[in-house]
Amino acid sequence: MTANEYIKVRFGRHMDQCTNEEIYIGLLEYVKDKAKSKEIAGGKKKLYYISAEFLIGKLLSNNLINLGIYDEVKSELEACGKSLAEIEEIEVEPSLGNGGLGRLAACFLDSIATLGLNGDGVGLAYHMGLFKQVFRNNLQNEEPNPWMSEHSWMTKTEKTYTVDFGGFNVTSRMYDIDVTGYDSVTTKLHLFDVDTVDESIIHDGINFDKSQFTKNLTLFLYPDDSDDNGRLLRVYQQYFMVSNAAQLILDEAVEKGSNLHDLADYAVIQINDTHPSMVIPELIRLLQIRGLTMDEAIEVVSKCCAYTNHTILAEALEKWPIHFMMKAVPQLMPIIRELHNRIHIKYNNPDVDIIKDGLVHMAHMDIHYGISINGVAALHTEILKDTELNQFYKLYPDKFNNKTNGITFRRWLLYSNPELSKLIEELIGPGFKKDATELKKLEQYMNDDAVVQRFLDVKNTRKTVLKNYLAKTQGINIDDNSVYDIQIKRLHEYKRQQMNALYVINKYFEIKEGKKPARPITVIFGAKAAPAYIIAKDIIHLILCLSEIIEKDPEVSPYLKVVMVENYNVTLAEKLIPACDIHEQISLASKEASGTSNMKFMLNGAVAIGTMDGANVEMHEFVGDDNIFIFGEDSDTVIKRYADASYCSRDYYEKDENLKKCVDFIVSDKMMEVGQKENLERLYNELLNKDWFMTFPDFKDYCATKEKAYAAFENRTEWGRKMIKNIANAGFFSSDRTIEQYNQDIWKL
Ligand code: 26V
Repeated sequence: MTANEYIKVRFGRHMDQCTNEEIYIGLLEYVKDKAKSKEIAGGKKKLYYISAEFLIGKLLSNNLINLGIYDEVKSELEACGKSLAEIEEIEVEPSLGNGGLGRLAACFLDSIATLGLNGDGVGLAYHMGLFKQVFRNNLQNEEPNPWMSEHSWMTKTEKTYTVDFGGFNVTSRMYDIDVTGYDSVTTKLHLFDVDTVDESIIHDGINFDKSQFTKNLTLFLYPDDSDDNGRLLRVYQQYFMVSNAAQLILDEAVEKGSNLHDLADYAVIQINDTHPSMVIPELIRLLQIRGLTMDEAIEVVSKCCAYTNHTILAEALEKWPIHFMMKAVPQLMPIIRELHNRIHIKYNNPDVDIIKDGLVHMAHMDIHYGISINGVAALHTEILKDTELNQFYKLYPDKFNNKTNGITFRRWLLYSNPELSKLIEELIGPGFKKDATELKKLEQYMNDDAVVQRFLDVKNTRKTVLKNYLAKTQGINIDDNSVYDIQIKRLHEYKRQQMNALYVINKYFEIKEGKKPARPITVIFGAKAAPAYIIAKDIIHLILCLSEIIEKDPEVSPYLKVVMVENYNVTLAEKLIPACDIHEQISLASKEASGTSNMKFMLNGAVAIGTMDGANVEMHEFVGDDNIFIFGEDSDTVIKRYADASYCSRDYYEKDENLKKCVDFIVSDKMMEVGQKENLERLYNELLNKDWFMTFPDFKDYCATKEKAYAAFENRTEWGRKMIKNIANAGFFSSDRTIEQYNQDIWKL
């Protein structure tokens, strides 16, 4: 049945007689039906990828592509005078993630299904997902971001479980989303929810009563954890997630014939960051209930679990107070104590203890009682081994391994940049769609100027698409003849959006002084700040104020424009990335575990300005000095500087007149005219007195490197060669490669 016929049956009318909403609903159901008829991945052993976040993005086009019916449906729509793009606008993006970690989980699911592996995702069906970002008076405001509706990709299942908390219990329900592999089998994303969640307790933006657990359990993704109630709710959420996962895992294993002693033959669990770590004691608890001794249960579980670390930032490594655990999940504490005691006796080394100073160190539990611990880029894994987790590395050198992150090329090339896909296919055939390393063949065209020009033409097309999209959706007008310089990622000081903002100030002064750039520059930011992260919100304020000042200044605005897109999300990323000329990967070396937008940009022929951090290091290895703009201090230097506590930002400020001028501008009269004194002064003082992520030492090199990049951009043909070099070498960063490695080294499905 074609989509048109399906819709005719569903609505009793031909597609061209239906509203866009009806067509969307019709296509959604059509695709869900198609997915159901696909083969479901099978096998004795199954992977459970447990994650607090799955930032899946819109699914309609993605599923059409993966099911091989994209072109067909697109033409059917066009025959009725409709475009797929306008139908897609009806779909609401589920924002079930903060950033890279959640998007990675979504890319991994796509690759697991595409490779035909028997693996499902397990997570939570947050009603609101991450907040919706709204700018008012140059400040970020947060609003609820509902996405669930009657017609959704989620299918209600009959599976329900009881989850016990201290003093009460809840009944969960499992909802499933089909994960359609590209020209392959389907797998599932299982999202758990409770029927008692009450959206009416939300008031004044995204505030709600954090103590009513039955009403708020799955209401929001990561509620504000600046206070104890918020943090406690996180423990409730995490336990709810893993107790459901553990019950599902045991049920499915038993169904397939496991006697539970052999659970490791039936299940392998990937713990995505420490959010699902309680699955270890929970499985041990449930196995004991089902008749295993404590010794047996520990042995069994220790063969099933693997942990991925996604950050070296100490403040992001979860440690839960014992009194939280006693309140929320008292049944787990005796088990965690037992796990701790065994380690304490065995190693007699407080550095590797699980319980310390009244806190449960989740990562420590994962490492002792798991089969594997991996970092997400080569440098990151080395830092874990050498410094952050060195004590553990000494105990278990064989457990440590690297799995450099990857991205799904289906979404980030085939779907988001059809013009580029088409050009690539014309040049090297369709093989790259299944085997990303085939992109390497593009290198043969680097010296063919006519082909180089075609890559430049595709980029220009995408720049115009973005220009039109921003004009239509955000009322922002940009010049598509300008160079697009883009930084999109969560707002965090270590990612150093503030350094990019200081560069903008520097450029503003240069233009004022008559030094005009060769071509207008459009600096685009997209970032949400955690609602309780004050300085991050101040940085957004700074960027929005700069944008206003520059816009209103006729001397500067023809040459420089600063854009902060509102409510940055996957949908926007899909428009921004194909259009980008230069992407900013400027984290303080050693702090960005991997980064994944860097890979998406590279694949779309943008050139990076970056530090030797995360996966940038590997990108640099692939493309060489001429095709990426590397600057700044390296991770060894930075790590040493932290170790000897020698950094004093004020020293740099006093010694570098240009830096001083840029920093001082933050609290200038001009800024005060459009901004808030309190926010701007706080940010200024933070930079002068702390600058914990060391923007000042890298500032000079950063400015010089940006000038180099902008100058290089003017040699259009040479720039086109850089683009091709980047695209041709992006194959390694396919999540298909990453998942193959996980499977080979850890999951062994
Ligand atoms: C979380 C928090 C929360 C508390 C305040 C400070 C802070 C800083 C960082 C984080 C990040 C937590 C884990 C995470 O999202 N890591 C990201 O994972 C991506 C996928 O592996 C990776 O590409 C990013 O580099 C890494 O930051």
